[in-house]
Amino acid sequence: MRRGAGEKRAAAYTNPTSRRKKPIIIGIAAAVLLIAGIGVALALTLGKHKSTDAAKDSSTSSGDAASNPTASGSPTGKIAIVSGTDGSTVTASDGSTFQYSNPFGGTWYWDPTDPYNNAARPQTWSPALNETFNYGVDKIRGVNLGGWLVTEPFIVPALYQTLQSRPTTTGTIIDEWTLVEAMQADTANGGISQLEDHYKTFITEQDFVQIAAAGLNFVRIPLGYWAIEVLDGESFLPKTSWTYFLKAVEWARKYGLRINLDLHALPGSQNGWNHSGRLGTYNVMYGPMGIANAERSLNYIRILAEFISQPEYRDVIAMFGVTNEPQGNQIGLPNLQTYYYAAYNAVRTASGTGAGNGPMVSFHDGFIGLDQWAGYLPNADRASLDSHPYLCFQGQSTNPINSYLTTPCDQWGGSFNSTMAGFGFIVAGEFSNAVTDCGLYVNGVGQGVRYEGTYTTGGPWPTLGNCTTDWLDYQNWDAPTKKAYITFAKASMDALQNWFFWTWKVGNSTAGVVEAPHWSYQLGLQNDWMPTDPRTAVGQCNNANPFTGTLSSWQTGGAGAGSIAPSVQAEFAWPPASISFAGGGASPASLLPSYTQTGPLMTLPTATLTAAASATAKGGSGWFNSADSTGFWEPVATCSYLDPWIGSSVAPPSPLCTGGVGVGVRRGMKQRLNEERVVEARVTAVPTRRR
Ligand SMILES: *[C@@H]1O[C@H](CO)[C@@H](O)[C@H](O)[C@H]1NC(C)=O
Ligand SMILES: *[C@@H]1O[C@H](CO)[C@@H](O)[C@H](O)[C@H]1NC(C)=O
Ligand SMILES: *[C@@H]1O[C@H](CO)[C@@H](O)[C@H](O)[C@H]1NC(C)=O
Ligand SMILES: *[C@@H]1O[C@H](CO)[C@@H](O)[C@H](O)[C@H]1NC(C)=O
Ligand SMILES: CC(=O)N[C@H]1CO[C@H](CO)[C@@H](O)[C@@H]1O
Repeated sequence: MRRGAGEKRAAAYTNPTSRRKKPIIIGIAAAVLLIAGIGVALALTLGKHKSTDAAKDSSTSSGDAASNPTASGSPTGKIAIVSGTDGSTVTASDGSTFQYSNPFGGTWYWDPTDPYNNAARPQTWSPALNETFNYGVDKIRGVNLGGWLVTEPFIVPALYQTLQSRPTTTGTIIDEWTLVEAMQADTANGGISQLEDHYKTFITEQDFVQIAAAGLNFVRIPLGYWAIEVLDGESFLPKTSWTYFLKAVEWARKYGLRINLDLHALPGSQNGWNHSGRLGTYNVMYGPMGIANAERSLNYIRILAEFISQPEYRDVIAMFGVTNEPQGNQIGLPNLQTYYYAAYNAVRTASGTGAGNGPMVSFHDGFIGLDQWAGYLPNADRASLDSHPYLCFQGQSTNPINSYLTTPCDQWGGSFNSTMAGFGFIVAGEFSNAVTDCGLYVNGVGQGVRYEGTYTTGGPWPTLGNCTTDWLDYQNWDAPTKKAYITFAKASMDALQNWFFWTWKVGNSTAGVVEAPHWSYQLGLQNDWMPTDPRTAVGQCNNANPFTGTLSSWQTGGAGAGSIAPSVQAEFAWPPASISFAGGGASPASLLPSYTQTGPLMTLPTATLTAAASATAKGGSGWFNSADSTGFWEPVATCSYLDPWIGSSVAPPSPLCTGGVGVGVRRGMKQRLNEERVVEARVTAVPTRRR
């Protein structure tokens, strides 16, 4: 039992692929536990009987064996409390205990001997994880866990400010790429381990408890491709964020929250923005490496889809946003749709034959009008559209928040509603309470602020006022202002119908203040400017006739799902004939570097199970569909490739391919960030070895 608890603790923050190191860590952790004589974790693993009686009774008997019938026969007289409701005592995954607080009848469920049990529900009115979520009928009310596994300067400003101030830092830290460079140089303070420290502390189990208690039922979790692997020269921490994503899955499962996995950052960047990992150019479906980077991205989409389609995971990770915010207008709608169709196929092949398996696929609109998506992929098996309506990045105004109370209804309600009929299911994957671009680093580091007339691009941007005094001084907002924000938030929620607020939490700046308050749901709850029960948003827009949930059967995985017409398949066949370059030109795909599907398959590791659990639960191989056996995209040995981040104005290699040995992007890799991890990624099981 002790060993089990020790393994569990060691697993919590150990890279699952660092096999050589693990036994030592487990040994140390077990020794620490033995010495400390911790009994709390022990109580968790004692009962093999994860009985439903325990579940029923635990809300009143939090841990008291005597009052629980399932305690009889237990050798120590203690029983494992595996479930509870408001007021019950929960043992957290770090071994500490706390009181579960949920005013909406939510039920937590966590049995270490049955770690894939999906009985938890976040509120009485949201389906438990082992029940069907009826898209279009059950509302998605969610938050993003922004700034966690993909950092952003405005969400975690202190992280950026602190590293910036270190003597080893050269240049300005503007994105995760430069943050990682600065951390690696900052060996005096732990080097790159500072990033893992952020993963450990910024979002914890308590956030999942609070999110359920806020009446929310989904979390959207941004993840960068570096959760899977990093190639030579790419300044990201490989694989570590995957470990924390698995923690998120455990906690979401425990508190009944569903996950929308959001692939937020692609190799080469799909939008060139700081939040794609690297600020600068975009190189996915655009520029000389546009096809190759898309193909590499399809590997990552596939590996994630194979993982989350496993029965252990599919009920928790219910949605998969395959690419966040691609530059649709530059890529062009037909080519974006071609790329999405390839991504859709990768996901649906991974989730197996027959309709209704695996995640709902989510396509970001690429900033192209929602009406233009009407009729895309009829008879797809559960495809949804993702749109991110923001008011704050356009023309600015000094008008106070109480002048915006119906703006979301007026601007978004109609288009979201009509998209439900014209395309199908649509979700707002992001929105916020901001009506101006005020807030530290909201536009990125050193970009200035439109509202203050200092924004460095576009314009002209007249100086309208002082952000600090006009908008950011939340500590001094009066009651009518707070009420106006609640009303504004409710109007957004009602207009959007299914939504994820961006974001759950904004960290302090080094001044000890949240300097972008309009972006934090949690801060709004703590300071009374967000609705404590999001159901109260229903009707805020006085939409007399909202969409009432008659999505076509194929959109929910029912009749017709998955039978996409041959003509549609041909229209979006991979690869596209040509893609765009900087300056508006197009280049035939045949003249651009591309990959070939002969690469070894990769899998992602599953969470390390406790000894108690591994006796009863398998955990999956990481690869759901053994019939999905086509090779991964990889370089052709005789062809040349450019740096994935090269930018769009560079000519493709010439000659593109020769009879001799070319320079594949994987060749000569130094694995500068973590040699062991990158190497291990290449030698994992092939799907035929799945149990
Ligand atoms: C969900 O899990 C709980 C506990 O295992 C079980 O009692 C319940 O019947 C399950 N519900 C469904 C729909 O399977
Ligand atoms: C805005 O007001 C604050 C508080 O009075 C002040 O510290 C800050 O310098 C002002 N900012 C600008 C750009 O004037
Ligand atoms: C942010 O700073 C405030 C006040 O300085 C402090 O109370 C709070 O705990 C800090 N929050 C975090 C997450 O560190
Ligand atoms: C919303 O869409 C439905 C059809 O799906 C339509 O009947 C209704 O009038 C629309 N409501 C608004 C406010 O646009
Ligand atoms: C220049 C740039 O990429 N700025 C973006 C940085 O990220 C914030 C959000 O974190 C965006 O609002 C900026 O547009």
